[in-house]
Amino acid sequence: MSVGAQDAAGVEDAEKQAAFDARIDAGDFIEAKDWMPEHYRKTLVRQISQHAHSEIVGMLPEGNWITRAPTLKRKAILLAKVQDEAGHGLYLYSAAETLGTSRDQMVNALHTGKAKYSSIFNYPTLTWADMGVIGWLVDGAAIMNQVPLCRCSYAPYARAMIRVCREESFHQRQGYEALLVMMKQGTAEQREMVQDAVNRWWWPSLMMFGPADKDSPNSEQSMRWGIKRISNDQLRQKFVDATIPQAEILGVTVPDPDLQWNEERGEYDFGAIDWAEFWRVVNGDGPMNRERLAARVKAWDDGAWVRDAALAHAKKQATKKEAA
Ligand code: BYC
Repeated sequence: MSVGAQDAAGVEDAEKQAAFDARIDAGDFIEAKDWMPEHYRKTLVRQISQHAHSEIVGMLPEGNWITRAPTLKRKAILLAKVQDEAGHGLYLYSAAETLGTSRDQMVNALHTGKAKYSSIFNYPTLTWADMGVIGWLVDGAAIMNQVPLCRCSYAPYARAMIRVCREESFHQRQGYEALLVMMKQGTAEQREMVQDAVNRWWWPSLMMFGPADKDSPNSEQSMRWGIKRISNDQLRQKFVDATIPQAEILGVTVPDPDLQWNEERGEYDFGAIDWAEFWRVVNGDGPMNRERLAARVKAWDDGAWVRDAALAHAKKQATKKEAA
């Protein structure tokens, strides 16, 4: 490219950037075909693909209990929930594909450990009470984080999130209801099982919101672009404030001796999160990281014949159409 042409391209890019910034500042939504800065595109691919991976890996801890659900009703609910999660993964992979990445690239990044997925799914599900607590706390935290994403500046992601959030609220309610039954109509042993599950899942649920704002490398830029609307710490606080009154109704406590209502601020103070544990789990060394990844790689390999057959069928149909 000549120097003149380079200058012209530079001016054009600056104009596009200014127009993009003005749209973001005005609260406009960006569509897939609109011009966008490369860093915005990359940030979205990172977040949306990691979100999709979380939904797919998130099927594993609960899938583990489908065959052991205590009643037909609970089994039907759990099956529906896990299927919803597969659906969420698919909407989200599709939303990420609109940004120019492919499903194969995203799956490969997950399987080679390059892409992250939510830390929460690297903990084991030890008892049936874990199913209720995952619904109540994990889906509860997910909704708190995901409702603001329905207003994300990237429209295909925002649209996917509207449907995801509707389904997540059913997930949260079914978990809370299952726990209410165990706590109010169950035996002492069942109540202990619920309390034990709350003790194990409370802190990992608070970690789902990501590092503290001061240690979050992506937050500032993502907030400026309207990808994230509410910060990690603010969402975590909102989650604690909404959840403690629900714990009181259930009759369980959370494992935090420092938790107390702060009259002045009108919110709960809570204890320090173990960030060393968070980073250990995020970086691959949690209790179930290896098993989760191995299960996904196996499922992908076992499904190769299905993908091959679907592709062969599609090719055959296309040839038939061409010939007609
Ligand atoms: N686990 O700068 P930060 C579900 C990473 S699915 C693992 O604050 P960002 C459900 C982060 O990716 C739940 N990694 O990042 C499904 C970044 O690393 P990279 C999933 C985490 O993106 C089935 C680094 O730490 N929800 O609910 O601005 C059944 C620095 O963090 C975590 C979503 O994905 C974590 N907890 O903010 C039931 C929602 N936290 O990428 C339930 C969409 C942070 O720079 N995602 N990291 O290498 C988001 O809202 C944001 O991506 C996050 C993190 C708030 C998670």
